[in-house]
Amino acid sequence: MMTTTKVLNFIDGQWLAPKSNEYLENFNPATGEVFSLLADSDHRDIDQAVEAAQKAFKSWSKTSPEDRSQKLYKLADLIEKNIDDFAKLESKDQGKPWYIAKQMDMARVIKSFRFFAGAILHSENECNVMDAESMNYVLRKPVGVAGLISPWNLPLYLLTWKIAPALAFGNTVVCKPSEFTSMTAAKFCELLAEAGIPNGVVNMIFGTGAKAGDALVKHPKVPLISFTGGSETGKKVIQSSAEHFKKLSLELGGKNPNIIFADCDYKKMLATTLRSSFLNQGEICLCGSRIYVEESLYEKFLQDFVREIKELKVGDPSQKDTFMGPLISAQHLEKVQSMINTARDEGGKILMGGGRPELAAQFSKGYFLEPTVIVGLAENSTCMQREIFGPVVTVSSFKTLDEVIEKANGVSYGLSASVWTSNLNTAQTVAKNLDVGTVWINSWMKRDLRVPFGGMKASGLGREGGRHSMDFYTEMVNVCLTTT
Ligand code: TXE
Repeated sequence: MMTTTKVLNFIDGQWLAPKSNEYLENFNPATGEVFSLLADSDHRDIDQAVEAAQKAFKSWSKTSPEDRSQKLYKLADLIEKNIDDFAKLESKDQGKPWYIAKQMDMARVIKSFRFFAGAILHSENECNVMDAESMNYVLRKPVGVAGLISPWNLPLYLLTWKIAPALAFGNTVVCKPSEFTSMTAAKFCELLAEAGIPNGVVNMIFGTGAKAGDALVKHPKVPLISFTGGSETGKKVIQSSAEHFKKLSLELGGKNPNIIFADCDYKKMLATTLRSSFLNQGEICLCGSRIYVEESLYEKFLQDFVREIKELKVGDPSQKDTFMGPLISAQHLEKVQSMINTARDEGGKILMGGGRPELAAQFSKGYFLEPTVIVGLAENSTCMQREIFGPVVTVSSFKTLDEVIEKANGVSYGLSASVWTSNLNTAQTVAKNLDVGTVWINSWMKRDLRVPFGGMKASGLGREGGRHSMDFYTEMVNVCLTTT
């Protein structure tokens, strides 16, 4: 079992110390205190986990969709039964307010398992009758041992967005969660036996990306990698996996435009823009961090936006009225603050925020930052081009539709966008011309798990969701059958 202070690796149904016998300190971002120790694994632990996953694959890959479906539904029920404990642990580990961990993260964990548990009972395959004597039919086979690597912003939410389809389609998995947020991944492993998931089907290795993550990406017996994280790391994953021609799904960074036309539903836009700017401390790759407002609405929007932001409570993640907790780490806080300083150097004006909020003594060492609004930056400035991944947005105006489309596309990323307008032609024209994987018209982060999710350009490779996950987590074999 997981000990109270040390998080061991979970391999073949056993909790095992890392071969290095070394551990990483894991911090509570709200207090800056160490609250657990994490296995500091390396290639030896990955090798052992892959071996266990290969052994388990022999039987798991032969189970029926009904059997796997029943086990995944059971897993979802067990997580739901323990949702408060999961939410509190996620909040303590990541910093987000616990009720957001419950309503956003854990609700989606449960939903992902139930979605794919259902999907595999209804998935269909192609069959084409060619002529009087021949027909083609497609067989789908699980890929094998899937390597799943996840980031620290939506820890269990994003890890299980990979685990659920991987298991559903008959694969076994070796997972490497972020070393900043591994606690709920460990807690998740404690439910597997009760859910009827056989030993070796799910293996969890903790540690750094450079050691454990890299070893997983390079492992010759791991034919598939699903990775979510920064774009720079995504490049390393592509390079490291090239040797073995691995199937890759990369969900990387974003610098998403939030485009607001004067004819929008103003009240709904303003309420949603507060969330798309600062939810999860702005540490969601889908956040609308570049706000573009039609010129005639610009001044009014700025006034209202700043007034509403002042109502957002930053502080104790255990409190129900807290909207923003701390950032994930001291290093990340420093990175975000340095980008705000760069914005000043590059002629930007910090309209509000940019500093450390005044909080009770117990949070004095926490990684808190005020929600920050920057105006007056040029399109080619650092903060308009590079992902900040914190509670920081830039706001600028535009005159014409063509102008804002060009500005929105003027970055290396292409993940998502929000467009606020009541004009259908405007909405369609903008959506058609944006180089991003997802466009929300008059909403943000509304997620239907059947749709293709992913980015283009520096935001990633591939799509996951619904049948796109089936395409990724299975290999297709076309059989041409001729009756002689
Ligand atoms: O990423 P990192 P972080 C992006 C987000 C931001 C970043 C934040 O925009 O840029 O991810 O997450 C492991 N080989 N998204 O800082 O450092 C590392 O241990 C193998 C986009 O955690 O890339 C961790 O488990 N693995 C996304 C994971 O990779 C390596 C949503 C991510 O770490 C490795 C969420 C290596 N060489 C965040 N180096 C989206 N588009 O949905 C590190 N890792």
